[in-house]
Amino acid sequence: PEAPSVRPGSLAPILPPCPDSPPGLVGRLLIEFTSPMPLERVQRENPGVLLGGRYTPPDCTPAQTVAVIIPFRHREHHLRYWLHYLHPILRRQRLRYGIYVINQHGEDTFNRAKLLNVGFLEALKEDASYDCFIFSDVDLVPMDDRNLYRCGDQPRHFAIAMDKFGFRLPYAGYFGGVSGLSKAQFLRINGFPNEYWGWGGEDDDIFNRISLTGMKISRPDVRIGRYRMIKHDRDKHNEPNPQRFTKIQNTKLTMKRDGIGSVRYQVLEVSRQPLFTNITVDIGRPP
Ligand code: UDH
Ligand code: NGS
Repeated sequence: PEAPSVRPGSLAPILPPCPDSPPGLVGRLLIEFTSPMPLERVQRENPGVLLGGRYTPPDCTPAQTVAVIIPFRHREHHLRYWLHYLHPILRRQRLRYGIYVINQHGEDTFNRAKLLNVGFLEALKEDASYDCFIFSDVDLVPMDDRNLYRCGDQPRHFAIAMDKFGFRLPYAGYFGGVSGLSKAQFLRINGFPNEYWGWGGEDDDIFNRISLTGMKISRPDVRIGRYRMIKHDRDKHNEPNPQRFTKIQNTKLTMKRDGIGSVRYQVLEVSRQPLFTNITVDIGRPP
């Protein structure tokens, strides 16, 4: 066979574009959360992943660079399962990607959507070439590697058939769990709301933002968009937010002033771990 061509002035071969349908996907996967998952094992099984949880396919040039953003606090054992299952899947999908765990500092009320805004900005500070952002809860693992973690011409909802909902959407406008937006789509909706403290409604607000800007949600086939959720009790300091029902009625008014353009936070630590980048952040507390 012919030797691969080489860029002038460089020893790196020019790789062909990654194919639209990656070869070597396996389809339906067996996902279980019974035996404990030591981080050392996950590291050993993923030698191709670079410091900070970065990966680039060795054999092709991907069209996008994907930042996976995980909102996080006190879920270390979930994260170990997530890394164990997701790194091999994302690698088979031939993605260039980085994993960002956005860890809310302190014990004030949790704020999922604000953490996701922080993840968007901080990932771009690390690498300005990110052009696709996948936002994933730490306890959701896809059961099929044909559910490709990349962006398209509309915002994408990935977690459409979760085991806890009987492998169906719980309601037509559900946009929770795992979703993805290109950089341009994210900026078009002014990012996510910062003012949903505690559980619920922030994903519905994001759905409203997408609809109000004239975009449509894209979803995989229901047989492919299946997920297992790691069972857990309700977290402390993430009580259901009693304001959520009125807030989601007002997205049209609030999305202009509340979003990626108004997010205030302080990064306390950036730590590049072997399988992910951990960003600990002070996002304040509800007014
Ligand atoms: N999260 C954390 N820590 C927390 C709270 C939330 O890491 O203390 C993150 C995590 O990525 C989680 C996501 O935010 O997957 C969403 O959390 P959630 O509490 O909104 O959603 P989930 O569906 O739990 O995981 C809802 C309460 C379930 C109670 C079930 C009782 N059987
Ligand atoms: C809706 C919530 C969403 C939530 C969804 C699924 O009622 O934030 O349930 O929740 N919206 C409001 O509360 C306004 S779940 O069954 O996963 O706990 O994502």
